[in-house]
Amino acid sequence: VRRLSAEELQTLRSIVGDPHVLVDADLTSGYSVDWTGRFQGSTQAVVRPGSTREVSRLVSWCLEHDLALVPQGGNTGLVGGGVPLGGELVLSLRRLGDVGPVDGASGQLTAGAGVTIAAVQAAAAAAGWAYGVDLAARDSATVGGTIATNAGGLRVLRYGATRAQVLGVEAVLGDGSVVSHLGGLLKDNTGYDLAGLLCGSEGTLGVITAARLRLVPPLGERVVALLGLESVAAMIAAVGSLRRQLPALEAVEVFFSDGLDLVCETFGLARPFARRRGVFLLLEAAAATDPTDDVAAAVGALPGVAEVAVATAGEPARQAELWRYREAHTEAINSLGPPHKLDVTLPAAAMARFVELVPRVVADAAPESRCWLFGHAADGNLHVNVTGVDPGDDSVDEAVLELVAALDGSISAEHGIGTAKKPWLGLNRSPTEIQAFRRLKAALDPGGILNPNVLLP
Ligand code: FAD
Ligand code: 2HG
Ligand code: ZN
Repeated sequence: VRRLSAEELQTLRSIVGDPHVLVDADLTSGYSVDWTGRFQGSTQAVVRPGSTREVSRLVSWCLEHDLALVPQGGNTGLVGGGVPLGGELVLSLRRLGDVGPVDGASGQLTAGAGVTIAAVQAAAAAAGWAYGVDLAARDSATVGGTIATNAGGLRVLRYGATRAQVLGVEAVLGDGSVVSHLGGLLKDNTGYDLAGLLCGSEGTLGVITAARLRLVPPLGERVVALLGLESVAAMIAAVGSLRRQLPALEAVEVFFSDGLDLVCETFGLARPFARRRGVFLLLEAAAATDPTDDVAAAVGALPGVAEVAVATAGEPARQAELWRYREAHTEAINSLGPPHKLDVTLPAAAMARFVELVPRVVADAAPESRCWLFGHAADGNLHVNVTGVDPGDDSVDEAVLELVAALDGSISAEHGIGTAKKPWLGLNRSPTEIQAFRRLKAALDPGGILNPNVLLP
């Protein structure tokens, strides 16, 4: 990595202002390690632009000086894609924090890349709307980061992932040029969908500076239910049945008894049920009118349900308690040390086989480890977390991802490829696809300066 001269640092300061170029290790360290602690890098400078124009000037300058940069939002990414593992400069977009007014006629708003998902949700709610994306990292994850990773989260079943909410973006490409398409027209077939292309591009094709987001009608009446099921087969059958019989269904999440035990022990929570074994489904239904009766009928029709806990629309605190059993998994697992995270999708037909095989595959690859499973059941998306493995030892990652590919699944459901899964992109993508990816990268980032160590093997 080339050292920045004092003159070059001065140029960066002249572009963004003195306080927004961080060079001291105690200031840059938080930007250099990922949320899990597994991926630790280092950087000579964190640069914090305050406008699209400043981003453009920075990218042009980096291209001229052959310096690579890593765009970073809330730094909640889970695949080591937003931290400077190759000594890159960090371009933190958090200062791009403007939220525009909600257009009540179209149900849309424009937000800067650094706006958090919680802030988008709050702005939407204040205007009588809602945002279709929700995830446990909502208070830190940003509009730019969620677009760059095409984040999924807890409501994909109903509203789709982030790509389905994005009507247009403004971004700075690798040559410093600004592309901006924020008009928000619902029907707009005028050529290539650059916004769609930037969704899931993980900072490799452009730096997103703002986005036009689609909002959804708020559904005020919510019911949350936690089901204890006898078997994985009963769980899979329940997901299909609930989707068919409960149009108000908004989330169907899965976890297992060992994960529930860990969450209860870590956070001192009361156990939801006396019985301790089994598979758990957390479901939420939302509608304009109280869906409690519909939930009761749909759940009552399911075979293999051993226990049920319900929190109705009038019990928001109890609803939050039930959600906590699922949402707190990530934090509880991190308290055991940096995990290996394998976020995967399985075809419904292969899910039971995967749940049966994956603990064995993990135990064979890393006998001292522990394997935790949870995820978004309605999306076929399981989060395989493995603790007790050295951060640099990839053998367990390889074994799990090969199993996923053998069962025709995806090695990344929603977190992206990042650096964590880069060696295995070829399990899901053909050489011609990867070649097409490289051509796109070369076209939009001709100097190869945007997140060069991410996504492409
Ligand atoms: P960062 O972590 O800062 O960056 C992520 C990637 O995007 C990097 O490659 C980075 O270079 C790139 N990037 C960031 N900003 C920009 C930009 N403006 N322009 C171009 N590229 C950019 N993810 C899910 O999908 N579903 C979940 O349910 C979910 N739950 C989570 C729960 C917890 C507790 C945590 C810690 C994480 C969770 N995540 C989840 C992962 C993470 O929150 C998402 O990947 C999120 O989209 C990252 O947003 P961020 O702003 O933190 O991005
Ligand atoms: C979730 O669904 C997130 O909670 C994080 O995607 C998953 O911690 C994980 O592996
Ligand atoms: Zn998830």
